[in-house]
Amino acid sequence: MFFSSNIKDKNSKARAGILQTDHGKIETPIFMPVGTVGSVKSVHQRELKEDINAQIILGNTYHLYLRPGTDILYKAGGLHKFINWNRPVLTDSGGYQVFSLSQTRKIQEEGVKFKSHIDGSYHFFTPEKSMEIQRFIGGDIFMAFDECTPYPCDYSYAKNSLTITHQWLKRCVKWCDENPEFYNYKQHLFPIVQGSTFDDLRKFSAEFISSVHADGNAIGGLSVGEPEEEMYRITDLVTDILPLDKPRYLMGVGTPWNILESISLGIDMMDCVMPTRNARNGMLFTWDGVINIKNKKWADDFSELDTKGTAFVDHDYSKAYLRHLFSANEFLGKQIASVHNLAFYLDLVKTARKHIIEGDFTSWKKSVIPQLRNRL
Ligand code: PRF
Repeated sequence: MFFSSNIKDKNSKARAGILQTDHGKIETPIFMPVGTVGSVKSVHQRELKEDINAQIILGNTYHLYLRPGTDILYKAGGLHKFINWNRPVLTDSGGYQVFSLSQTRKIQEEGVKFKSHIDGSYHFFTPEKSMEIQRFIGGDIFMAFDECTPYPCDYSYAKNSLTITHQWLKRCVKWCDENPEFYNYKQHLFPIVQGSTFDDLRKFSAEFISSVHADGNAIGGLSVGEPEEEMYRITDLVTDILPLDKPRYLMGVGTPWNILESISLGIDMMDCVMPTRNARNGMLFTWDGVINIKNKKWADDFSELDTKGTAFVDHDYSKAYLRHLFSANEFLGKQIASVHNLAFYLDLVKTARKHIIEGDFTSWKKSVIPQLRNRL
């Protein structure tokens, strides 16, 4: 079985489960580090495994198609082999990145025309093309081609966009049925619920997506600038509809407290650039709150980077040293901060899982969130 989840929290929709892929199992709820171009920025694959214990990482269709391209990926035998990562990989479909990165883009029913952010060349993505590229990349889980609506978004735009996203999904499913995997392991297609912040569109989308009976389902179009309460409200509404026996993936979320709230709303998988991107700007997430390591107050603080941290960097280096590395603009500063933040995110979801199993997730979450939000 691809997903099993038989441990449920009594006071929320949180659950603990296991995802079984051909590249190994994933314990859920899980956070997935983002490795856009086949690299989790500033972090070695060996660190990802041994220090961070990442169970699955993300790759992006848009980036990997532009560079190195599907020819090279196919010759390498797929992304796992190319980057020497033998654990699971999930690929995003390209739609979202086209919308956020391309210099110009034009959405038609057929697909999306866009201009590369690398060399300005023009390309056209269709649902079929996105599926084909994702077959070449060879992620264990791959995403349907969708449009992520911006926030705010007017009702008629959101409705029209949703119709296109649903039509694209049908084309993705058809293409995959007609074109089996290129490599000798299974790839699982996840469709994506859209519908902006409109309850009726979200309900309609969640019902449509459920009727596809995919191996797992995703929620997109959130964490795009809407208030946190809106994000939770829509997530709650959608997880009430999506089938309980399939994993639910909330795309692009979020802060440590967003992660815990999402888990309590029945989410099993999350990804976000925040731990790595913010690390590169000197922001560290810890159990005691958020640290801006560039702050002068850390200049002579020789205590361990994070006494509660699980990564070796937390105990090998001091706050003062990391602050110095950031002041001197040394690469090592970004590396240490990235390993720390990712290890923290993985520890956060592992601890959440433990509390779900022990039966006190909701009270634990309530007590820990104010600490996580602290500014140190
Ligand atoms: N769609 C896809 N990828 C995504 C999103 C989406 O809506 C989001 C939204 N937060 C992040 N990544 N395909």
